This record gives sequence, C-alpha cells and structure tokens, in this order.
Amino acid sequence: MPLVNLKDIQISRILAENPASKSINILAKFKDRDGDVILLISKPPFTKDLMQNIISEDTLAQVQLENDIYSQYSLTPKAELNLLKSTVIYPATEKHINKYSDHQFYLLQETPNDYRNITLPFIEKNAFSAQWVERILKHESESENIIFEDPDRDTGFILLPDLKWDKKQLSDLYLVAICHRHGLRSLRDLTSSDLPLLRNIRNQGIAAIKEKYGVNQSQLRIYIHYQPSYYHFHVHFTHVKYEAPGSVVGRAHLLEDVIENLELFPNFYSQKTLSFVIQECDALLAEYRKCGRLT
Ligand code: M7G
Repeated sequence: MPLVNLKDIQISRILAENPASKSINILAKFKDRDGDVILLISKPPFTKDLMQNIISEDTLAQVQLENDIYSQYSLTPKAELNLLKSTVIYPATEKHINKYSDHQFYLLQETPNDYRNITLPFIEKNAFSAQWVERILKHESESENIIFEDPDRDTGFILLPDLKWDKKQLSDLYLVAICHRHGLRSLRDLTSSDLPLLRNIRNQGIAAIKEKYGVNQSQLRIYIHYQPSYYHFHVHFTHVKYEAPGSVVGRAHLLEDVIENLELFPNFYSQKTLSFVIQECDALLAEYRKCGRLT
C-alpha cells in the first residue's frame, strides 16, 4: 500500500460534515498525481485506555465556564492521543464523490415491477465496481485480516473487518461477510433456496466473532442493506451499541428476519414491495423520476 503523505494533498472542498458522528468528508487532489482523492475523517470512539491517558497531568485543562455545580473545560491531550481515523479513496470516481456528499434524501417504494423495469436494468449497467470484493475472495487483498473463511462455493463466505472499523475498540465493531457465490446481487434475489447460505453466514459468523472478540450473539446487529452499494451479496455484523451508518429503517434488514421471512414465504423478497432511502445524487432516483414513480 502506498503511504499517503498529507503535505502532497490539497483540499478542493468539503463534501459533507456530520457533527453527530464527528466526521467530515473532504475532496482533494494530490499535488503530483492526477485525479480526485476523497478523505473520510472521523474521531474514533473513546476507550477506557484512551481516557486513562487523557485524564492525566499531561493534559492541559482550561476552564471555559463555571456556574454553580457546573463547569466546562477544554482539554488538550498530548499530540499522540489526538488520533483521527481516515479512509482514503483514490482515484475517486464521480460516483464516490456523490456517495460521500451531503444530499437531500427520499424514501422510495419499489414494487416487484419497479425492480424488474427500473432498478434491475439500472444496476446491470451502472453498479459500482466490486473489484475490491473479487480481490478479497481471491486472497489478493486484506487476506491477513480474514477472521473466518468457509470456502464452499455455494454456502461459503469470508468474514473480515469492514473498512469502516479501525479495530481499536469493540464498541464500534464492524465486520462484513462476503459470500463466495457469484450472481447473488441483493436481498431481492434471495429465495428459500438461499437459506443454507444465510444460516451458514449467521451461525458461523456469530461463532467466529465470539471466538475472536468474545462478543456474544445478543451484542450483534446482523443485517443486509437494501439497496446495497455493491451488488455482490454480503452481510453486515456490527456491535448492537453502535449506530453504524446505514443501520437505519429504510436501509437495514435484520438477517434473522430475512431468514424467517423466507422460511414462511419462499419468494418473499421477489414478491414484496421494498422501501429504501435514496439520495438526490443517486442516478437511480432519476430513473424513478422519469417513470413518474417519485411522489
Ligand atoms: P453496502 O451495503 O454495499 O454499502 O456495504 P455501503 O458501503 O453503502 O454500506 C458494503 C460494505 O463494505 C460497507 O460496510 C463498506 O464499508 C465495506 N467496504 C467497502 N469497501 C470498498 C471495502 C474494502 O475495500 N474492504 C473492506 N474490508 N470493506 C469494504
């Protein structure tokens, strides 16, 4: 991996900022390279270890306000404790710039007909490249990070830390299970014949996380995004305490519910109207507008 040298980076503009998650997305350029680079910068969650180092005589504390029993201080810890997490995407495409920019959100209802006539033709032409998925499945990237692999071509998968997790603390634990099978695009494609795959991801994923991190099943939120960004089937495993981006109604479907729905109704997801949140910049929204499906 090439090291990113920050002095070679020039900020073009801020794409989005979120005070709640204390994160900012920046569009920039390398001084000596063509193309756009995106930096996703966020403050990592606090941990006990970090706090033990911060609450010490090495931290400068300056009073900002005092009133009765309440007071406010600014704390300036030692430089090495002022850590920020940063994900770098280079070269970033127009789609990445859209994905990480602030936009108006809409909630769409996708009937099975909409899926066949609007969504499917669109994703067949425009889906994000899932080259990174192929590289993981072929052990060409991130193989040192694999937590668990079941190599079965039909029901197997690779479980590894998600790009969003810096692996420093369990409170924002985030892993992704990527299935070995090709051709399964999303929740829409699932039928009862995929139950062995889904149960396998659930059971072995939970066991592997328990063994590696000591985190119990009841502490995990296990879900599937609809729509996903990448149309190679995968499942998200996050800590239940962590409200990960995309863990909201209108995007996340709990794996446990998906399994039960398919046990009850084998073609549930090909017959159901599915709602999803979509951003203004998403070209799929323009297709829905064209077809008069945006009210
Ligand atoms: P998604 O539901 O398709 O879309 O999930 P989202 O990105 O809008 O959530 C794909 C998941 O794969 C996300 O949680 C990403 O953070 C994660 N991811 C994306 N990339 C490019 C990588 C990568 O290169 N490595 C790893 N380990 N995870 C990635």
